[in-house]
Amino acid sequence: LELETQLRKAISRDEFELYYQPKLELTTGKIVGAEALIRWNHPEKGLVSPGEFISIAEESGLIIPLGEWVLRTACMQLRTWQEKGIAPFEVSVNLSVRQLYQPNLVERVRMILEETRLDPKYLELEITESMMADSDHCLKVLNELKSLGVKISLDDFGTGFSSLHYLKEAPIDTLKIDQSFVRHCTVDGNDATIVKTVIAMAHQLNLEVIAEGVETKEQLIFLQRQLCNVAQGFLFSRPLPVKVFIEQFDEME
Ligand code: G
Ligand code: G
Ligand code: MN
Ligand code: NA
Repeated sequence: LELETQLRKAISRDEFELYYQPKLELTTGKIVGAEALIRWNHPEKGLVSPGEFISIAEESGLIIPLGEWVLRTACMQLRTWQEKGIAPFEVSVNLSVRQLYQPNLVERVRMILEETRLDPKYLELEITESMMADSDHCLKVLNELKSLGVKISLDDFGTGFSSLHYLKEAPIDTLKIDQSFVRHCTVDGNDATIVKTVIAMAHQLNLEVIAEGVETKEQLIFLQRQLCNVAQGFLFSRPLPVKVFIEQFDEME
């Protein structure tokens, strides 16, 4: 069966699952957020990573219902955690460029927040630089999303082709330094300079900075010295299924 057909069926059969990866504040070690990352429990192939199906979902337009499922599921999950009295933290959801062109995206996000009764300040939408290529349209949508009260973060920072101009114009709260820069920041002078400079720039612009892909203690120490705010990566935890995430919550905090 063609992957697109399989994806279509998977949506109706509810074969998707969200994994959550914690984000830790570097001064306190506390969990301040979790990134929701989609997985497909394929009946034959087992767990399929988004790298294998997101682009097909985008091309076929299936990313619209799938993206809505992700948003609703993440908001519902966070509400459940909040109701259980688990310390409040943010949940972040990755948006595809296609979703910014969905005519009713802002309305759908507003409705999902209303349905799930989630305070919008706990929802963060992760967008990538390349999404701002058509600046006028994207800026308008981002401003409308922002006015709902949600946070916007710029994912994979440094790998896209957009200009620093958008950092000035777009309603961005957080910069996520791409893991490709973090990976060698303790062994490669250029990467070290890039990471330091991005952190300093973000702070000057009053943005919060998250380092992605933190895998070693040395990287963590480097980032702490640079006053990076938040970090995410295998050093702390891989993305985890809900049940495991909650089980590990106490020890991670
Ligand atoms: O979780 P993993 O590292 O396998 O994710 C691979 C890629 O898929 C990452 O770029 C991530 O941003 C993207 N991705 C994961 N979940 C979602 C999702 O729910 N929506 C979109 N649009 N992309 C996602
Ligand atoms: O594009 P985006 O930044 O959303 O991608 C997030 C992806 O990065 C997820 O698929 C997640 O599995 C992966 N990831 C998260 N932490 C680490 C890490 O420490 N090392 C590596 N190699 N990948 C990571
Ligand atoms: Mn992301
Ligand atoms: Na990224």
